[in-house]
Amino acid sequence: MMQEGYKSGFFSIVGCPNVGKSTLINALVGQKIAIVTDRAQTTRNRITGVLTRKQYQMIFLDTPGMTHPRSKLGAYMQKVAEDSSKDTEAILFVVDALKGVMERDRDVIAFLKNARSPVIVLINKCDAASAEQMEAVRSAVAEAGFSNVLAISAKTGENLDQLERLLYGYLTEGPQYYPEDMVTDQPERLICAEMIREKTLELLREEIPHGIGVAIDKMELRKDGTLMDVWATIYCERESHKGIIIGRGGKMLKRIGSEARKDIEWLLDVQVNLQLWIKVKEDWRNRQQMLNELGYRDE
Ligand SMILES: Nc1nc2c(ncn2[C@@H]2O[C@H](COP(=O)(O)OP(=O)(O)OP(=O)(O)O)[C@@H](O)[C@H]2O)c(=O)[nH]1
Ligand SMILES: [Mg+2]
Repeated sequence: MMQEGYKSGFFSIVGCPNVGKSTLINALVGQKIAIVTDRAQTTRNRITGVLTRKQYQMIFLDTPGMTHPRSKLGAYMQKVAEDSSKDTEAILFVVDALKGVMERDRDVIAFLKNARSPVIVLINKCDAASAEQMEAVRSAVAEAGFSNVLAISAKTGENLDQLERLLYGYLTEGPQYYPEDMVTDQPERLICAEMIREKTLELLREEIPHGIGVAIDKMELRKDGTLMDVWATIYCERESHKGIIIGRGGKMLKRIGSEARKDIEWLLDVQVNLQLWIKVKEDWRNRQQMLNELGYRDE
């Protein structure tokens, strides 16, 4: 839809793992479209978030945290982050105020130096940082050569209105790309799978490493429209992990299922009957076919 004087534009959100990129995209669009955990490398795919106002539309691309890839999945994640930063109005580079500019940020900074879009540095988690920490991160950011800097809290919303005003300056006359009631282009299936992955990561914390993937095998609304059946499989890498995910007497799996079900019901606005299976697929993170099946596809 083209409308006289309407403005729009794309912004990618990049940075190291765990700095709060997904929390930020959720806050900007006002809904939970990306899963958030306190573990590094939670996001695996590009996630689009749409903020629509009467006179403009901003489209945000959440990306996986940038690190040194150690598997095919890791390499895929790195590529997603880099590709998402092409041809955007500006790149939002998120740094963690509590951790400061870290050694691992150096690679991201090197990447940004070669990017064509302007970079805005967002110092996140300012709600939890001390004055000294803020001071330290500010001078490190300046030292790295960035001058366009804003301190925010994705969690409390501090300075997000200011961020929106700042970003407005980067928009150009253009179409409203997405309908006004659309906050993401993520298919429901994928969001459901992500909700299950989030609960598994959350509830199992240290017990299992990152090697889980979730696939939705089938989603079906019953004829009378009152109940949605969802069949999903959690893939893990070891027999021992399978045992942990199931838990004593099936308790853990039950908990994962009931917490994920609540989120999915809220998302789909219908009652859900969730059936979870677990399968062991050794080294799935290095198998291309498996990655494709789980939605990690090269476009
Ligand atoms: N105190 C505070 N915590 C935050 C803020 N933003 C995010 N967090 C927390 O930081 C952790 C990581 O947040 P995510 O949004 O998952 O981080 P991410 O950058 O998307 O991480 P990856 O997807 O792994 O790259 C979570 O525990 C969040 O609750 C903030 O503004 N303040
Ligand atoms: Mg994330």
